Amino acid sequence: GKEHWPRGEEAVWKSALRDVDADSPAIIKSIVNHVQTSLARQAYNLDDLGAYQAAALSVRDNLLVNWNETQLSYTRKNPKRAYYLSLEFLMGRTLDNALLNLGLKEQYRDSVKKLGFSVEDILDKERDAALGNGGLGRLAACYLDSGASTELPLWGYGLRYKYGIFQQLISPEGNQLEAPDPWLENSNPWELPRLDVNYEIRFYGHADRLGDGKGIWQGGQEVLAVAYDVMIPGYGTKTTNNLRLWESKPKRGFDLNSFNAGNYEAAVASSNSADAITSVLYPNDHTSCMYRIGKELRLKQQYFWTAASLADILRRFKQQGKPIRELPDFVAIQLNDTHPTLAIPELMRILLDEEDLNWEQAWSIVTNVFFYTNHTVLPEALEKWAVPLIEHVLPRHLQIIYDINLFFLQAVERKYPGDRERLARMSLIEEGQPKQVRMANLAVIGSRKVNGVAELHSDLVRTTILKDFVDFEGVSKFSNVTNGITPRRWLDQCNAELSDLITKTLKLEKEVWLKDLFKIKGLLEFTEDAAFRKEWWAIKQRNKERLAHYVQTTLGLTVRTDAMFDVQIKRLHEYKRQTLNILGVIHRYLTLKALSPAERKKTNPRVVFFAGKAAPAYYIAKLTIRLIVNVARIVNADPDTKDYLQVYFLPDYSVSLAEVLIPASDISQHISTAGTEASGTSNMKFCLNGGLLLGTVDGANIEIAEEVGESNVFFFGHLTPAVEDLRYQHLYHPVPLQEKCPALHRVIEQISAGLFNDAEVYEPLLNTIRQNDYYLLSDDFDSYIAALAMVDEAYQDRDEWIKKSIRTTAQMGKFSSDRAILEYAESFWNVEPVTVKKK
Ligand code: GPQ
Repeated sequence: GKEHWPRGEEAVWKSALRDVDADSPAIIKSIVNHVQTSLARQAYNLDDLGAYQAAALSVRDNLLVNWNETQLSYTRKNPKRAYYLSLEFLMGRTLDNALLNLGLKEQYRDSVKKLGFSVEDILDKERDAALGNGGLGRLAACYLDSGASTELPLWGYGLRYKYGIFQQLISPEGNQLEAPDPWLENSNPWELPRLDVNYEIRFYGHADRLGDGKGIWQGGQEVLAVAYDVMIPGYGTKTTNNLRLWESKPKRGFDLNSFNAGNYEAAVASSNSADAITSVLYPNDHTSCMYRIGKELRLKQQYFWTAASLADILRRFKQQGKPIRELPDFVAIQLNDTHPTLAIPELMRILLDEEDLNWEQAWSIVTNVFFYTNHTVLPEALEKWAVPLIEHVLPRHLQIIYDINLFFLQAVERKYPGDRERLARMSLIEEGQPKQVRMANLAVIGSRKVNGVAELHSDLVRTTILKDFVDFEGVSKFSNVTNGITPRRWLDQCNAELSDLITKTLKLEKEVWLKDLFKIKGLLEFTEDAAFRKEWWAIKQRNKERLAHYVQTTLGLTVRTDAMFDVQIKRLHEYKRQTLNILGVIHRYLTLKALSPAERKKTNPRVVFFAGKAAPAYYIAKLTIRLIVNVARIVNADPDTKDYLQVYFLPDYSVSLAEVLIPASDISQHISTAGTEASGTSNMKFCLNGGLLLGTVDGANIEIAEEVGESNVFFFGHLTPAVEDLRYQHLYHPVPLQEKCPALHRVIEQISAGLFNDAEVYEPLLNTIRQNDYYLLSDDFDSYIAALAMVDEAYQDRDEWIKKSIRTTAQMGKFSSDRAILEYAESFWNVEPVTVKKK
């Protein structure tokens, strides 16, 4: 309470405030010093937010020392460096991770306690850095953590959006509403503005050809890209890498078109001003054409970011005084999806028009510098840009793209004379009104290597969307790097108790197994140890209670913690089939209703959690949210069933919320239509935390099952090779739903009849299933229900379940992002670790 200011021990404050000669420990002094100087506040009016800010600034001082050492040793040793270009970095919170990686967690815990604060309360004041949509952006964040932890000279490049992914609100009817995420409002202690690092970036204007593939680009409009650096500490190393984020600013004068937060979509689409370029993260995931307006701004974001990043990379390279032809010996650039593909024509432009290389020299450099990762085979997600738009915004780049295409198609023609269809498929330009540039094709031919993100996905990339390119260039260019997750954030930080138990049980320093995750296999021999199982289960229980407490304090709802916790948390998308899950919930509800009270008592109580955001314009996904919210409302209020089934939709899913949900799960659902989920990464997080997996034979689920054993996962549904044929059947030999899947038909008709309010509202969603059912819900429903029943049955044998849980965690070693990033470094980039000496 306020009457007790200053908080904590007055003597501690006083001795720290006494300044230089004080005998107080360095951490306390540094925090107090930041309270006084950086925040200009006093002990007497410091709240948790102020304490967080002062602690963060004090931790930042430590990071900065390491950051400087790291950059200095890179400059001295001059190793080949890798750059990860990503439009999204879904970082979440930083303080806890920085403390862990610096090895200062306990010291800070004690210090803030002496100052009268609890470290948990302080950590909770930090806002998430949510500069990403979902898996793709979180993967980038895990890779930065692993790059620093494995001492790789790896920098990230992205955009410093003023507004991250929107805040999700749920209206009384159950609709998703979007509000801006002004994450920089309280200032951000983790970034360093580098006002001196800036580049002029040009748009529009006109381009002339000068012959020999060269050209000149003049006129147009210039904006300024200004660097902000975010320090990325490695775990247990001194290495502190950099994430450089660009902010756009007007080059001169100021701009009157400012961001209007009132209407989210209009705001996204509005304004051509310089500030608008890095104003907001596009909230659409897996789609390149959802927003018709605002597309120009997205193209400008992509070019602004790639041009600034390349200019910065080249300036750093040039400081070494090496000839430009040696660029591939010192620089590898990983393209995270096709978003940064404009880097390919941009580097060509620089090499041709500014460095005066000839075409062959330039193209050979380009194709040895870039590496492209594909993250989806869904056709609607493959980026295409209208030729007239590129011509308007980037006239010189369009010329270069046409030239790349000409030389490329000539080579294809030589290999396959007269095969016009093949030429049309492989062309960088898709015919149509308007013509469009196929960014994936450009990324493929401009890169040294192309990879998918799980074995199945990489196979599908090779055999479907990029088959022609595999035929033409040879299969060795097309490979796989299975995704990974950082065990620091996704086990040690989010589940400290489990981490401690593992450390104690393995009799290893946690620094050892957190850096060599295969070591957790040692847990296997403890599955038969009853005392260990008891501890294991008690931790799961406390994690459930932590989640229940979160739901109680944020939503005012009481979750029962003696039930199975069943979790599906991810972006809302038809292919991820949250709809299948909620229809399964309704099926369970109807089944329970039909049972006698005595029979009900024999069933396995279940709490089903959903969380996830829908793209603001994704109508069907938003309807799914509405259905989930309304099912939750009816089911949770039904006295017949509420002891056996509860349903929650937790609003505003985020990295921080995932850190609470994942450790609490008994079973998590990864139930995409086979062949559609490239990898999935939350599946890895759940399993690492001892949650079992219910899923389809898709993405990384397959490799998880290979590692942990099929007896420890619950698989259902049709396999990838069947999908195409089933879709064909839907179109040409449809069977009425009532005949094909009576159980699903019953569920759908109950919704239609108004069991969950607003009957008519759901018709468009239900029609996607009644009509062509592209994502095969009707084909997989029965086997899904059967799998859920198997999960229930397995849960009844609690001891066996706990053994499965332990075996699962124990065999997740492969899925550390340290393993993944080292695969990139060794087999693609040829980049080696650089040890930064500890002082
Ligand atoms: N992914 Cl194309 C996204 O999160 N956003 C996207 O726009 C595309 C892919 C995901 C993908 O759906 C997951 O299966 C992967 O695990 C993840 O990328 C990281 O590779």
